[in-house]
Amino acid sequence: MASGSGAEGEAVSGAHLIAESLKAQNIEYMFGIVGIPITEIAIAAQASGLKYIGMRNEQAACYAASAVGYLTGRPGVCLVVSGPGFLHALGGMANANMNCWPLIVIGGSSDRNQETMGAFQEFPQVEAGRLYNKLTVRPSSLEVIPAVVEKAVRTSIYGRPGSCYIDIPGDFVNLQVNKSSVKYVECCLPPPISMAKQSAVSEAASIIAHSKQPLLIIGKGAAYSHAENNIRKLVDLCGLPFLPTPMAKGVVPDNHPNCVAAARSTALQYADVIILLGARLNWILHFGLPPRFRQEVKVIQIDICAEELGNNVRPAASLLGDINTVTKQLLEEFSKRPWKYPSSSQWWKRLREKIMNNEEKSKGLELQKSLPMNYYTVFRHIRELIPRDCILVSEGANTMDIGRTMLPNYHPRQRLDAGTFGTMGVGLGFAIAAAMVAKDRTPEKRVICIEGDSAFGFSGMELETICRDHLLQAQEQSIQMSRKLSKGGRRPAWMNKELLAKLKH
Ligand SMILES: Cc1ncc(C[n+]2csc(CCOP(=O)(O)OP(=O)(O)O)c2C)c(N)n1
Repeated sequence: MASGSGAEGEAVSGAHLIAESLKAQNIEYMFGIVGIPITEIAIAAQASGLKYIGMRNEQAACYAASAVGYLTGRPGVCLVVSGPGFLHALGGMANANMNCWPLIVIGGSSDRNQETMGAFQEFPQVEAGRLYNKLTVRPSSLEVIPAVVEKAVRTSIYGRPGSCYIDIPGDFVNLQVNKSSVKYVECCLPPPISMAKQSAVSEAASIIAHSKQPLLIIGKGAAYSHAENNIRKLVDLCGLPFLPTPMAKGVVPDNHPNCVAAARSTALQYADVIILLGARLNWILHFGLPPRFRQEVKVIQIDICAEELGNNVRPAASLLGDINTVTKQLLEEFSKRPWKYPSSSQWWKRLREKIMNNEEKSKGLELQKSLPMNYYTVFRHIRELIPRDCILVSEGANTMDIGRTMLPNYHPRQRLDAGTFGTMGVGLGFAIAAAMVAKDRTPEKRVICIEGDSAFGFSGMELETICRDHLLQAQEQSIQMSRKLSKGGRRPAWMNKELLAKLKH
């Protein structure tokens, strides 16, 4: 025993302490690849009731764990072995941090008494972890494991969410301590909800009410904070044109009449007041700078992270707080001083014309019958086949960009893509996470993964994980369809003779 040795009472191993601590923090899902020294942690986690999914590469496992964090608000765990396993997970940690998604990575490391001796898979994991995580921590003893796990989970979801790394020396895993010496802690409290200063809310409302060409930009921070109902009310109450960033699609349905996604460039370039709801002025929004934006555009910035306020553009008003709560504050302000942007304005006319022009252009493309099919035609067929209420995972270059415009989202948190970090290879991990979460919470919801071939190649082996964990309902359907076809069954309307011949070939 490490401590408490010789004392009366029940002993507990490091592996069990980690598993119990995760369970105590309401963690449900763990993804990883087992090996020395963390196999016992995966076993203990399953014994404690966590769902463990063995993946084919730690990178995909880490992407999956981070998507669980975004979809549920509770981080998933990625469990990795020392050295190469840890290194493979770095991409997932960086991707989660860039997306501001909560994630916990637990990495086994070499035994403490072998450090610097050239131990098996030895690597300076704590030092390396610091660059990629909000918090990097190694418990100093078994007794503090519950407190360290609580701190990591709390840090991952408080303020701006992100990735946290817990380093577990290999010799901790099977070491035992007396339970009475362990510092057990309760589940961390839910993230505190912060509100913007009332004067900033009034100032913002006044700027909006004086705008001539307003634009609301909805970011995935709004999706994460479940602000959909209040944002929709704000859009309807104030008649604001809105534009979602890629993963914020569906916070307000894409078919809402105020959605100006099809006139994105015009909306960005000519808006005189922009309300930024949980979106960052990074490369995705061209930094908020000319020539993509007006030089004198007034930006009302609403963000949960104080350090984000003023990045690249000096805001006309800064509203620091939880996106859902601040949106509610704005709604209350506008109920006190009603204001609605006139739908007959020149700005709406210009936006609507642009939307019509752009939609006509893509209609022309999607109706083309050339072979091989162009992206637009492919997506038209896909659009006709997929359910309205499904989670869409999308990556690739053209596949993702054209898919974003062609496939509408009607519900929040149902689009997962390469994200802020532009990472190819996230798709299958995200799809596995989404399917696991859907299976438990909304079993009728399908997960559809649309991949460019290059993007697919990064983690294509995870198809085996998908089959092994019985997540591939679609596979069953396509097998049934090909059986029907081979028995002379009716081919679906979208599959013309040329395509069928090609597929058979
Ligand atoms: C991890 C990573 N490596 C490389 C890239 C660079 N990259 C951007 S798009 C792309 C390929 C996209 O091709 P594909 O998935 O086939 O989609 P398509 O263009 O055919 O739609 C690559 C490799 C990246 N974004 N991320």
